[in-house]
Amino acid sequence: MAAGVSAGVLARREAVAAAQVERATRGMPSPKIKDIQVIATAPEGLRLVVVKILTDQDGLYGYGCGTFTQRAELVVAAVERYLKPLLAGKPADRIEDAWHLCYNSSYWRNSGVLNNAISGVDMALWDIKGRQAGMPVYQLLGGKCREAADCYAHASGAEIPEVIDNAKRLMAQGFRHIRLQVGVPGMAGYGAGRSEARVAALHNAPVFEPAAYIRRTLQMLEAARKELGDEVELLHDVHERITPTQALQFCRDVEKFRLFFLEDPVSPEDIGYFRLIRQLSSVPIAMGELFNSPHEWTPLIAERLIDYIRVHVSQAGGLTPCRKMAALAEAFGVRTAWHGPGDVSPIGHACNVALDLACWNFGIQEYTPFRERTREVFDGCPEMKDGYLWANEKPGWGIEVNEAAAKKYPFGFNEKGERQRLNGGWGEVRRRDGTIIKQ
Ligand code: GCO
Ligand code: MG
Repeated sequence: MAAGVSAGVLARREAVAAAQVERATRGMPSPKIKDIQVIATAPEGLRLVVVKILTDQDGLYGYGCGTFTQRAELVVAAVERYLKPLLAGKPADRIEDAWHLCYNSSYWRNSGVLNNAISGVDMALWDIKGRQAGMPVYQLLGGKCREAADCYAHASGAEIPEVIDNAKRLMAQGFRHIRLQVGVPGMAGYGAGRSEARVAALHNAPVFEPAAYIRRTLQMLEAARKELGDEVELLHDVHERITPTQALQFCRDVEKFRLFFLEDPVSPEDIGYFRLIRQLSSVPIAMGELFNSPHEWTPLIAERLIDYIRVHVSQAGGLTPCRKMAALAEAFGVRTAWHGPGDVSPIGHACNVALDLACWNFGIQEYTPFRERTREVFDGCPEMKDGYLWANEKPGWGIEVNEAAAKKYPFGFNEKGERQRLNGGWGEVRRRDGTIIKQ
C-alpha cells in the first residue's frame, strides 16, 4: 500500500478507473475478424493483390495491398491458406499484435511472398482502424507534417531527344522532379523503350551490356542537364544492372549532373559496397525496393550509407514495419522515398501517401498515374496536382474497391486482352555471351 493512502481510498480510485475504462469502450466492442478474402485483379495487365478483411460488425471492413506482381498467385495462397485460419476470430483492432502473430507463425520469415501476405492483412487492419475512428490513416500516425507529397514522375524513351521531350512535358504539368531513363540501341535496358533491332549475341534472348548502358546514360544526363536547365531535379534508376566497380565509377561520373538521387547502383547482394561508394562519391543514393528483411535496411540506415530509403512497403510487411523504419531513418538523417510503381495497388499508394504526410523525414514520392481501368476498380485514388500527390480525406485509405469491376480484369492477360507468359514472372536478359544478368 502506498504510504499515507488508506485501503479505502485505493479501492475508490480503482473503482473510478474501472468505470472510466468501461465508459471509454462502451458502444465500441472490439471488432473480431470474421472473414479474409483476396481480390486478385490486373486492370492494366499488372497483377495486383488486395486483401479484404471483414469484421463481425456490420459494414466494418478494410483493404490492404499485398502486391508482388511476379509471384502474385503465391501471395494469394499465403493469405488464404495460412493467415486466414490463423486470424479467424481474432480482434481486428490489435494491429501490432496481429502483425507479430503473422510474422512469427511461419518460423522462417522475411520472404517476399510472406511479407506481402502480411502486408495485405496489416494495411487492411489500419483501414479498419481509420474507418472506426472516422479518420484518414495519416491522422492515426500523428497527422500532417506537410500538405501533400512532392513526387517524381518518369520520363523515358528509346532515344535521348524523346526522353528530353517527355521530361519537358512533365515539367509543364508542374513536376519539379523527373526520373530519366533512356534505351540502349539494340539492347533490353530497364525502364525505357526497346528498339526492334538487337545487337549480335551468342543466343536469342534479350541482350544487355552494362558498359554500353553506362556510356549511353552519361550522354543522356549531359544532354538533359543542358536542355532542361539547372532548376529541375533529375533522378535515375540503375536497377542493379552493373558491377560494383562500375557502380563506383558511375557514381563519381554522374556527380557533375547534380542528381536528386541515383537509385539501386548495386544489388541487395552487394550492399557492402555502399561503404566504399560513400567514401568516394557525394551522389545522393536511394536504395531498397528489393529489400525484405531488417538485416538489409538496418545497417544501411544506421551507418548512414544511403540518403533515401526506398522500400516497397508491402514487400517489407506493410505499414506497421515501415513506420518504424521511417522513425529509425529519421534518427540517422535518412529520408523516405517509398517505391511507387504501377505494380503497387492504389491501396498501397494510399499507404505511401499516409507515410509521406505523417513522417517528418519524407524525401520524395515516386508517382505512377492511375489510369482509367485502375480508377474503375479503385474508387478514391490519391489525387495528383502540380506534381503533388494529395491524400484522400475519407476515413481509412478512403478507397472503395469495385469488386465486380475487379473481376473483369483477371490475372493472365495484358491490357489488350492477350494471354501473358510466365504467370507474371519475368523472363531472361543475358549478356552477349549468354550470361544471365539481374534485371
Ligand atoms: C522503380 C522500379 C520498378 C520495378 C518494378 C518491378 O523504381 O519504379 O525499379 O519499375 O522495376 O516495380 O516489378
Ligand atoms: Mg527502382
